[in-house]
Amino acid sequence: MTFSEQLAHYTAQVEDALDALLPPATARPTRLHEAMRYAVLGGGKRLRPTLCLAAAELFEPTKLRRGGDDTAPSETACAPAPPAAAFGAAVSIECLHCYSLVHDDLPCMDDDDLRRGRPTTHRAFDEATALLAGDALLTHAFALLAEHYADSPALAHALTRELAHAAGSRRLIGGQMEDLLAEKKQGTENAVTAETLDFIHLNKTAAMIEAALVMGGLVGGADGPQCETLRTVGRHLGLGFQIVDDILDATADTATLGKTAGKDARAEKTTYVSLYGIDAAQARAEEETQRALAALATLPGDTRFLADLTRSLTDRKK
Ligand code: GRG
Repeated sequence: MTFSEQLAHYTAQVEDALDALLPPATARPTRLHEAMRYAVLGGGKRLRPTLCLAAAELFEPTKLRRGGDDTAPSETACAPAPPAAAFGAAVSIECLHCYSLVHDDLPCMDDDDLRRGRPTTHRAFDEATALLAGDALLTHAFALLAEHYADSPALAHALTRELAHAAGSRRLIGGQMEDLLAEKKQGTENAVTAETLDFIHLNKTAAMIEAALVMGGLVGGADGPQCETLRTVGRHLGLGFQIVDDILDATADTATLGKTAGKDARAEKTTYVSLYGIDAAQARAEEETQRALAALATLPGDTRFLADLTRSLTDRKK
């Protein structure tokens, strides 16, 4: 299987799991459940759940995954086969990510009309419904962990703690808060420093990417030091991902991105591009990618898919 085929295989499995593990649109109140499903299904790169599944696969013994037959024909041996247990964590983290996108797009935040090539949830429904759908996705993320891992309380606890910390006031929401506080400070005496910019994105973006990898590791049975290595991979991958996001916002068009391009400059936001320029930002993204790859190489199992995915994020077009 090529890298693209493997990626498509992971993405298809994530789509199926999301569809199965979200509340049905027919559940009352249907408008809320329709909005939750709208916000999650039908778009998105599924980066975080894919990282979670691939990380779990690094540690899960091959035998357990393939029904005890280690000498299975090569056709199945090459196909990504994440442990079934990892899907609860993978869907949970995507629900949380989608809630953050729905709220980030609201008029009181970024006030955006387009997400994943479609009207944002508050445009497709209305502001109050979008707010509630985001709230419900956040809650659903934790309900999924409680239900999916009910037979493994220690694992349920570790996953809940990991996700709650990544999504909490010191990380995802804290990063968003500092991002809001930093708006329109370019060229003023309170201009955002490189340290603040790193703080914002280590928390707003890298935290959830770290959590995706660590949660996968936890499900797969990674030990403490291995989880910390996964966190290091996520930290560098996440920063590199955000730097490329800033570059794409400045260089790509809205149709390609599926979200409004050029917003950072219009909002006078300090970004890696405004602070360093395109070439230096690209070099920093490459540096973060190399750091992620170096940490990844120290992990057990077949790390090739995760390494290819890490490299592909630096070269991505959307
Ligand atoms: C609680 C009111 C309230 C708001 C919270 C937490 C939050 C708002 C916003 C988080 C900010 C945010 C959207 C961070 C994510 C950064 C980022 C690069 C998102 C895009 O991720 P991709 O490119 O998106 O993986 P897809 O659509 O592919 O999943």
